[in-house]
Amino acid sequence: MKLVFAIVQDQDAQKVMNELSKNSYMVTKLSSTGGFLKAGNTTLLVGVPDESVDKVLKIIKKKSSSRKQIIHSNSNATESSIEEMVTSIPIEVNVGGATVFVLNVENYEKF
Ligand code: 2BA
Repeated sequence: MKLVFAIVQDQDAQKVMNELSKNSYMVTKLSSTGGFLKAGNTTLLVGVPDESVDKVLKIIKKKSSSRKQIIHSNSNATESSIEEMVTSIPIEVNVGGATVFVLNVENYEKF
């Protein structure tokens, strides 16, 4: 058995979950935050038999989009440094589609 951890953008989460459920995969949604952008994203947990991993990855890939996001080079600037904020350099970052980790599951129980 495998546990698929998929980090997707909030805008895609519902589409991915709907498609997984439609295909009879159980999924748990966690609200998460990216360390770089400090913006909300969604982490989905899907526990599946080994032979289902490819199908699950295909669904996640199909339903997740890549988007460009603009951040400012010193977006952590405080209110006291307005000048810094005005002069900050906008940087374009490509976010997503999905970042996926597939882990081996040692044991799986339901009580
Ligand atoms: P964030 O950490 O907020 O990263 C958002 C996007 O910013 C990333 O998109 C990437 O394009 C860029 N980025 C991240 N760290 C960077 C850095 N140190 N320098 C330059 N650019 C950087 P994605 O790669 O699509 O990642 C989307 C989200 O997936 C991430 O949000 C994070 O929450 C998660 N993630 C990605 N790779 C991960 C990993 N190896 N381990 C844990 N979480 C990961």
